[in-house]
Amino acid sequence: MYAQMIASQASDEDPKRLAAFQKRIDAGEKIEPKDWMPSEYRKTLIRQIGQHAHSEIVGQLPEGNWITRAPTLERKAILLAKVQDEAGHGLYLYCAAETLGISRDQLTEMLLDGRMKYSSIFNYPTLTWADIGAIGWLVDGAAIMNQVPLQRTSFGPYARAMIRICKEESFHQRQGFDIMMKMCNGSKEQKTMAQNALDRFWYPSLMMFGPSDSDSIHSEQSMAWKIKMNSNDELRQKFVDQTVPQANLLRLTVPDPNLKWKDKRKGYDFTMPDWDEFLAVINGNGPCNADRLSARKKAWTEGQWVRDGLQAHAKKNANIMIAAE
Ligand code: FAQ
Repeated sequence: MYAQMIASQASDEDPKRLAAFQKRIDAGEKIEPKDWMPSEYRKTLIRQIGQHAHSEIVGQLPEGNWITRAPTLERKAILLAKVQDEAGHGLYLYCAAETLGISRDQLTEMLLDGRMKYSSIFNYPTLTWADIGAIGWLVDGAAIMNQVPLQRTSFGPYARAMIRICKEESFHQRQGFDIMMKMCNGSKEQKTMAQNALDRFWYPSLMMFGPSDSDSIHSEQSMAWKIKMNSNDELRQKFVDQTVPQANLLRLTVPDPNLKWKDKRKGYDFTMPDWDEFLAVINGNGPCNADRLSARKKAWTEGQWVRDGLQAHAKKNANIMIAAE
């Protein structure tokens, strides 16, 4: 259905229609699923929303790893709620992608056979409890930086999904910062754990914003279509500027000897992440890529009976309705 939709649209993309579409985008109108859209716009949205959905789902794994080992009952309840929120975010996003004519099953298959990506950050391990704090503080912090502007993205279902997601991400970021605060005010060992977590998660968090603008393939067109509202480097800079004062408050050291506030441009100079490492991770060779994909494959295979059962139930209900007519 998706392939047919793309093929049938390719023929009717005349310049006048494209110009009228761009005019709607420039005027700040929302594009809705039944509206005409260029096939490339549809394709880009499916790629971005699908990869975003996969990130939320795969993103449950590193934190889920600590649910059984949370230090107190309260921390466990909070972490459980956060991980469940991430599942919900995945669902809103899969629903938004489905309005573009692709099914969740197709998207999942594309993740499992390597045609679709998920965020690089989730290919790093969570070695200590402080990593759960660092994920909430830095990873959710980076996610919010990226997602708040997406509430104004041009595609209606994506923009609306983002509104609820951002509210929940704010709570996630606060709980992460709260864990870090507790550890930084605790014993010497706890403070060291917090510093180590920052050391390990700082550069991977900077990678979440994608390659530098000069290497970004999709940014220019995506920004013209308001699928992305800011460039990768703009958001990365904002994240650094917001996060460094928070690290100072925690009395932690950001692992970057080149970090320097520039009064003139009201922002920090900072070191970019290692782009070779980034490429290795997004091409499947990060520390946990194999584990993450095998966990998703196992869940997909073991969940087959649930999907079969639901489909059989839906079919039975449809037959009853037809018989009753
Ligand atoms: N990881 O041309 P660009 C979260 C790929 S949600 C992996 O710049 P684009 C919540 C990119 O796909 C985190 N791949 O691409 C949470 C493209 O490859 P392709 C997810 C990456 O799309 C917290 C190629 O590189 N958020 O964390 C990455 O314009 C805690 C060229 O790059 C979103 O998805 C990367 N970091 O910009 C959950 C937000 N960066 O597709 C649980 C929406 C780039 O051609 C726990 N997405 N690539 O094969 C976006 O804003 C954009 O898609 C970017 C990338 C900014 C991620």
